[in-house]
Amino acid sequence: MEKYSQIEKIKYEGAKSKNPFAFRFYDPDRKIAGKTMKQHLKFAMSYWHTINASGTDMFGGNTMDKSFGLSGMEMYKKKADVAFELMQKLGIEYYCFHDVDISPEGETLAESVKYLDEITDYLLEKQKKTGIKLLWGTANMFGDKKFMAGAGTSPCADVFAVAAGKVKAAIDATIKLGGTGYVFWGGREGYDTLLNTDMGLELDNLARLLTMARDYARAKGFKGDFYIEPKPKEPTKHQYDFDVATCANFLRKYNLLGDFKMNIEANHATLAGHTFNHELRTARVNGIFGSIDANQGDLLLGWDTDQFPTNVYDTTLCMYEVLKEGGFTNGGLNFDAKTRRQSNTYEDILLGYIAGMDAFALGLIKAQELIDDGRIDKFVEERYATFASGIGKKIVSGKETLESLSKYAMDLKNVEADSGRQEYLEQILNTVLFG
Ligand code: XUL
Ligand code: CO
Repeated sequence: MEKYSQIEKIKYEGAKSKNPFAFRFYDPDRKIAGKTMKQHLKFAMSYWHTINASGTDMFGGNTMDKSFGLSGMEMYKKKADVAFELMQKLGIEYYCFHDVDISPEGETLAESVKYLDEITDYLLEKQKKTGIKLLWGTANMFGDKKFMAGAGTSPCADVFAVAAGKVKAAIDATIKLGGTGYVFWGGREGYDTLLNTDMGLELDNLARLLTMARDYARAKGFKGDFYIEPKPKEPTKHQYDFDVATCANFLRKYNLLGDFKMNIEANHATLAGHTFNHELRTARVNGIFGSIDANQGDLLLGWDTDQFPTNVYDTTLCMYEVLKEGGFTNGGLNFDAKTRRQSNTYEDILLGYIAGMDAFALGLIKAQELIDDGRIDKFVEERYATFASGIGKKIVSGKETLESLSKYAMDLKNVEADSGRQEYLEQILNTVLFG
């Protein structure tokens, strides 16, 4: 297999290609339903996994050294060079980061802000040279010891204040780099036992932090979206942003709808006991679909494995939701994914991205085929046809009452819904995928 340094830009070679460093399905300029694949998919690189994660697990240390023998700002600049080189090799046009992924964490907030200012100058130059853009930024408010009991939900007001300062700095960095999104993943915003937790105050405080962030960023002219990234557990036993429905309720209660949408991660969906497409659909029907953290978990493991997505059923059903939504606006597909501990070379990172990008490209192609095939959409339309005329239409238009419906239903006989035909529909899906 070729070595990383010998590999130039990854090209599309078609499904028959045996070249490991080529795309089989991702053909960036191919048009699907009027837009190029590149425009549909808006792939992004996750800085934390790609540039920093080093293969450690609970039982062992690094299997991959990503320090380049350097330290401090010098190392972070080298990391930025590698990040942009990787994105260029892959033809990825966006990236996402946490503050501490791109520059060192200082002993004080002031020191961290200074580093962040310096590295964002450097990144901005690179963006200008390459045309690569920032999809979203965020602040890491879960790694440092001070955040052990949460950031916005910490029982300590000084921790809350430092968190607010970090959010301000990360928003400044996001705006400076032209990012179109700002993410809040709950981190340690949750609890392990109610015996030590004031849940009401913690939720109110979390909403206070999000509201301050919204107000600050809007005052600075930020036009992008804020996202909450739902996750049910890990690191805390019970995360406050459990799933999309929980987050929708939170946003509604605290008047944050409109500014905040969802960044939906596949592996978080399955941890919550949902399918990926359930979470996407729930966001859509609540008008809060925003962006996607593309990855997959392992059904036999109960934690967030953050694997590169290769399951084409999932990518197809995901892209079906994205197409039905009319595509991304400020969001995109961020590969919140890392290679396995044993896949510990830069070639593996390229192979991981190629596999993920191809799986989503194929998902996009198949999702459009599913829509063009039309049988599933038609089936769903017909299944609810009784609400398009007669009494159903009157129910939908709000003209009926309990009394009027009681009168209508009084003498009805043999009332039943038609078959749901699940097996028939699953067979259609298989035919579109493999036929
Ligand atoms: C954690 C996770 C994060 C967020 C950003 O499970 O997904 O990487 O995407 O903080
Ligand atoms: Co994520």
